Amino acid sequence: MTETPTLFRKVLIANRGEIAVRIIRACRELGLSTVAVYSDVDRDAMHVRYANSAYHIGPPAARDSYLRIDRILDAAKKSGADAIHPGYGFLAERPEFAQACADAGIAFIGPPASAIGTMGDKVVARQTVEAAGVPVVPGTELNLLDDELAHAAGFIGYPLLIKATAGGGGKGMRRVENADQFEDALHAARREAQAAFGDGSVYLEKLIQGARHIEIQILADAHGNVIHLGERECSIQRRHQKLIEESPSVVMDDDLRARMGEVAVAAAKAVNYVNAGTVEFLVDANRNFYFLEMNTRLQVEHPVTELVTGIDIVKEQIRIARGRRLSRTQDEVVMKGHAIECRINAEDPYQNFLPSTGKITAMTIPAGPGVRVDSGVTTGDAITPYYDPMIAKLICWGETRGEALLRMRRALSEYRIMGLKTNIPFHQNLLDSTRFIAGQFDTTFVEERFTMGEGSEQRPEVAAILATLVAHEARQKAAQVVGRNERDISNWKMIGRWQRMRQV
Ligand code: MV4
Repeated sequence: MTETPTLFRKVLIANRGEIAVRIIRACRELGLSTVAVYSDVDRDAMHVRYANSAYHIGPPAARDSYLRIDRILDAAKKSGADAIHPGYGFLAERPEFAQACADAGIAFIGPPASAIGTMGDKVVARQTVEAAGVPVVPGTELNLLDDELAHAAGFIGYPLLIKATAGGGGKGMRRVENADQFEDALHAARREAQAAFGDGSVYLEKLIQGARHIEIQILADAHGNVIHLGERECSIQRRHQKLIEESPSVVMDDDLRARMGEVAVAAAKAVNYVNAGTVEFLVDANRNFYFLEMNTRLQVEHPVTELVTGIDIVKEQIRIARGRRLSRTQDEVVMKGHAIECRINAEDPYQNFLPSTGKITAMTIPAGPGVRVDSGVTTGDAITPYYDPMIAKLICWGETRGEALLRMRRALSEYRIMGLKTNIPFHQNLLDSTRFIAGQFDTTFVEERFTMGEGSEQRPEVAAILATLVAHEARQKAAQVVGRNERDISNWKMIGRWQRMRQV
């Protein structure tokens, strides 16, 4: 890559919904013209209206529109776009798309095809990062035959996981409790992997139990500079769909962040990574951490990192794709405060998260201090079964976790979405759960320990505990001894309860 930056004038966004809108916003701030693409059902969608121009690419089914490399490149050529941003999902992690853009002389605002390919094969990814000193879960390295895998299983020990080499994000994973189950599980896993990915290759890993899912955001420029932007805690998920993300994680301290950050940077360097990426880790109860996989794309939850670092990740991606250097060194990345994101989905949490489709007939969107809403729909728009059910991302920032949580409760109570069922009541319940407030959760929390309770707005004691926490954190910061009055004493009692609770 030359030192002279490429000039972009026009960017095509090969995506839809909130992320297309998010990317168009960054382009607008940079003075770049934008091109949207749309399927039949998205003709009037917000991303189409918000872009400077738009091209129709086919019928509603993604495989006939948003997944059609030929039609998207056609639109790019017709529109005269200099660059394509893939967003997340759809074509974002398809090396052949990144390559096709490069071959057409259009800049791909994402990593090189080679890095996507290496990280897409989970066994190759494991081997590559392990060679660079990244800790991985004990497991198998090569594509082994059935009897070799059975032999390896004995060494790894039980319980273990069979994972699909072509998988990722939890797809094609199978837990095995003991040697008796191994053979059947292996055959089933291979069949599933073959059906899902057209590749029946699998590998084994020891099962890490009770771990948290923590990921590190990295940025890499084309000149070999790689930095990390700290972590996101993503353990609040259900069936591998994240529901809440936050930064920083309550289990993180400066030392662990520095060590995990360094390892994430090493993982990126091992594949000559360029652009924004995320390295996923499992962190166990003893704060041992293990590489899981690397996501070679902009992620849904990137805003929590933006709010705590003040770095606009999408603008940084565009800058990197132009061949410019990172705008900051590692020392210039400073995390401030706390951010939480709730994914607002068209799903009924009282009906086992049953998808809810239909038209948004009326809507009030929260706003005010510390509140950001990233959405790709407005009143009158429909949530269809064709694409993912996310209506919006509600992201709140506070000086402390307590303040961020209080703002999130306030913002959720302002949110009104009519015409559809949403998971807002789930978020309200979760934000009132003592374990969530105390930060005592792992990736099994929602599925195994959480149940929907009563409506949350009638629970003033939760707000009181949070308010006390905020006051307590502020007091610690001030490092001052203040005289205790009546009210403070009751607050201190609350903190005592809180601190005992944290030790559970
Ligand atoms: C694991 C694991 C425990 N032990 N690997 C699921 C998504 C994919 N990225 C890897 N996943 C897991 N791999 C070992 N060796 C537990 C999970 C896991 C998980 C990871 C992250 C977020 C949510 C999860 C939910 C269930 C299982």
